[in-house]
Formats: sequence, structure tokens, C-alpha cells
Amino acid sequence: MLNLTTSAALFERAKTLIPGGVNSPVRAFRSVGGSPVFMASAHGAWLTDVDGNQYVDFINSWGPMILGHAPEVVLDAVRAALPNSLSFGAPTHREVEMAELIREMVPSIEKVRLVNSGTEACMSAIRAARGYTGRAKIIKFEGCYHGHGDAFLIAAGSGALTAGEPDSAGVTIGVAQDTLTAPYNDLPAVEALIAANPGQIAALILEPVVGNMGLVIPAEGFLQGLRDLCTQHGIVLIFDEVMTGFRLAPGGAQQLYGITADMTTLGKIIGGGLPVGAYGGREDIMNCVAPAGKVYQAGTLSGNPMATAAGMAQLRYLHEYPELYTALEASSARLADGTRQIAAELGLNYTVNRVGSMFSLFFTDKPVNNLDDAKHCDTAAFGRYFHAMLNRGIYLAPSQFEALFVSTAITDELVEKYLTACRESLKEAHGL
Ligand code: KE4
Repeated sequence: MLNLTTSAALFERAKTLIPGGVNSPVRAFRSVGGSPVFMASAHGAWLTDVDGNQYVDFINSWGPMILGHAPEVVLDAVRAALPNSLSFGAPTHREVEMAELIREMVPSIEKVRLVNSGTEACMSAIRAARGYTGRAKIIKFEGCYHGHGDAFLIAAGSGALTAGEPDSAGVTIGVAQDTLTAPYNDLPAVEALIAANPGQIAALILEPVVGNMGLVIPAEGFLQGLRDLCTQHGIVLIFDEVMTGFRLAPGGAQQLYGITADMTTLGKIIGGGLPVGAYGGREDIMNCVAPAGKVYQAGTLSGNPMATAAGMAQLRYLHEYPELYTALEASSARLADGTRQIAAELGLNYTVNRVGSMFSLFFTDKPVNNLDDAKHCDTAAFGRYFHAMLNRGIYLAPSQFEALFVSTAITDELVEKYLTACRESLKEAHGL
């Protein structure tokens, strides 16, 4: 068993100072049990916790560390920017260069605004779409997460065609009435929502590949169907690529699936590990955003010189070496296919979904194509598996309803380490 003494002591102190002892809920290990591990450092594929235990990282800060931790190319850029002050609150050349690079990598983004998180990006994109269309309602999908903005913390309403209900304390009925929800991969449900709310829907936002139910894949024709419906009804199609952007391909999911979004939200990888988000898209929509237009959005640290230094370095590296995506595809396929094979050999036949360097092992032998499917998982067994893997030096997402993120630092040797631990941990979790 791991010595987690210092983590445990820190967690006790943290709980007296920070809600739940963490600065983001998933970190608290609530859905897998036990106390969170406090990290001290990370390099390449390896995390080191405050007790000196080491883990191979398959979360990579929930996506940003696609090159592994502390890549020299990013650290060098940050070191070079460091002496020039950490923030100006004035425009800088790097923001111009970053906007040009984003537009080159994601051609549907004709104009872009940098913000400080994926949440800010998604909140702002919705506001811009509402300002552009003059319409109030939005459609989102059950199980998709777009940050903690009020408009997104909405559960499915009582009736399939009624407005949503608040999914968090503090979110009002007033806000919920403008968010409509549909099951993911259910195109008829979207058509029905549009028919029931003619001329009222400003935007439809989704994760084009879902990471926040665990990894859920868009069904054949689903994304194109949404594209066609949005075009037909003047609805702004927003791809939330905070997770998938620059990960599934240099141009994200829209490059992978060949679908052009009207707007795209970005985060995680775009900051290289520092706080950066972005939203952008069609020029006619983005020109509604202040000071060019009447949709207000602002941020003290937006385009921060340190964050853009880190983000630019990482994006430039990914842009310069697209062969990295081929390597990620190969290592991720070995991880996911190996996991599926091990589960089958153990008679578990669990579902493993993968797109590119994102994958999930679902503790169910049924297909997982939407939130209802994902809810069939044996989350207690997942919790036992999570800790069994942690004890073997493998750091997974502490929730069944998250995706794993593979970095380029994962070598063949580390794939083997993962698969050996996976076999032993599945057996331990099921008493096999
Ligand atoms: P942030 O505000 O956390 O930077 O981004 C929000 C967000 C928006 N859109 C998508 C598709 C996202 O996955 C996220 C954030 N992802 C979570 C992981 N499920 C971040 C981890 C956390 O909340 O601590």
C-alpha cells in the first residue's frame, strides 16, 4: 500500500480552509472514495506526490499536458517571457501571433477572443450567439459539460420538450428556462426541440466527441445532422473543443470529422498548462463582441503574456510536428485495445470507447452512446479499480464519467506497465 501520510494531513488542513478541501470538485475523489493525492512535481509521463510516490499520468491536468509534463519547449518559452513582467493589461504582440496561429490551425475560426478558462469561453460564446441572433434559448446535451456557467448547469426537464431544470443550487429557474436539453446522439430529439421552439433558439452547443460522460463517440451522421439543422434554422452551431481542440487533430474534432462549426470554444492545450481559454468563429458573429459590437465580455488577465507564451510554444510545437498525432494514435490504440482485450479475457466484456488520444473503460458490458447508457456502469467497482491502479503507480481520472488523456510521453514500456496493472487491478476489483 502507498504511504499517503502527507497527502492525508494536507487534506485535513485543506478541508478547514477550502470547500471540500479542493479547488475543483472532481479532485476530491468523492466518486471513488478515499482521500486525494496531493502532487508535488511532474516530469514527462510521471507525477510525484508529496509523499514521494510516483505515478504514470493518464490525466495530464485533464488534457493540457499533451506533450507530457514540463516539456522543455514550453518551459523555455516561459523562462524567456518571465523577466518582462507577468502582466500588462495592455495588448501584446503574442496575442496577435496566437490569434493568427489559432486561425491557421482551426480555419473555421475567423476571429477569436482569448479568455482565462474553458468556462469563460463557453459562457462568452453563448452570449455572443444570443447577441448575434437576438434569440434567447440554447440547446445542450445531457452529459456534456461546458464549464460551470449557469446556462450549462441544467438537467433535462420533466418533459422531453420542456425547458431544463437547474442542476446546481444557485442556478435559477429563470436561467433554466432558456436551456433545452436532448440526449446525445439523438437527432430526432433535437428536431423536436427546434420544432417546439420555432425562431427562439440562438445556439446549439456540444462536445463533438464527449469526454465528460466518459468518452462517448458521435454516431455516424450525428454531427452532420446537427450542422444541417443549424444551417436550416439559423442556429449557431458551437463545438465545445476545450478537450478535443488540438488533441484529436491539429484542427480538433472538426478537422477529424470534416464539420465546420460556426463557433468553437477552446481551453486546456491552448494554454500549455497555464490559464487560457478562447472562443471564436465566423467573423459576422465575433464582430458582435465588444468593443467591435454590443456583446460585452472582458478579462483582466485575458491574453496574459506568460500564459500566451506557454500556449504559443505548445501550439507551435504541435503545428510543426503533426506526426505526433500519429504516434499518439498508435499508443492510445494499444492502451484502449489492450484494456478491452484484458476485460474480455477476464469475462467482464466491458465497453472501451476511444477517439484519438482520449479513451474510457466503462464498467458495463453494454454500449455507451449517451448519458443513460453511461449511468449503467458499476461505479463501486470502478472505485475499487481506480485505487488498485493507483497502488500500482497508475494515475487515472477519479471518476467513471471522465476520459483518460494520453500524452506523447507515454512510451511502449509505459503502455506495458499500464496493461499489466490493468489486468491485476480488474482482477482485484472483482475478486477474480
Ligand atoms: P475550465 O473552466 O475547467 O477550464 O473548462 C470547462 C470545460 C469546458 N468544456 C469542456 C468540454 C470541458 O471538459 C471543461 C472542463 N473539463 C473538466 C474535466 N471534466 C475539468 C476538470 C475540473 O473541472 O476540475
